[in-house]
Amino acid sequence: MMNQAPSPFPALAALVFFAAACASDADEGEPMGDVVEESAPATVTITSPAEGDTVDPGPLTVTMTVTGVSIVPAGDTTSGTGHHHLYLDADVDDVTVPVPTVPGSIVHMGDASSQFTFEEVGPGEHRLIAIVADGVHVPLRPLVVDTVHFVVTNAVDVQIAPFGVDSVVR
Ligand SMILES: [Cu+2]
Repeated sequence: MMNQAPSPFPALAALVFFAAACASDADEGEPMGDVVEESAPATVTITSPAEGDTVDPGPLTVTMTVTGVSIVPAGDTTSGTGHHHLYLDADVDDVTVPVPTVPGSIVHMGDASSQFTFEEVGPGEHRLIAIVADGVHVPLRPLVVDTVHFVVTNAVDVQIAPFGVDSVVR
């Protein structure tokens, strides 16, 4: 297998190491009985578009589902909850800080919705990353993330004039 896909999380390896170090520090000062975290990791899945999909030009509606986490409006900092974020052709640079907002590229679904429509996605190959972040927009740990790749067809390709039409020029 070729390792051809660039990782959207260049700092993840270092981050995991850092988190592990922190966890061991925390364990020294806390009784084991106080741990109330769910054992099953939360997940998010981009259900549309699907991995490898080819879609027509125009608005693109993205839908997601989750397990192990409740989707609530932004601002709610209850443990085990969060809201959706989408990165369209953008890298997740730093998962230790709030998700930025970049219109048309990095969006927050702070209304607790599970779908979002990009008004215009141009022809070509695209990458979409979904990540669930907490009430103050910092990605949950462990990361709750999914990635799909899809292709938008070129509108010009499907508008080739039928034979003979080109000759009708005024
Ligand atoms: Cu957010």
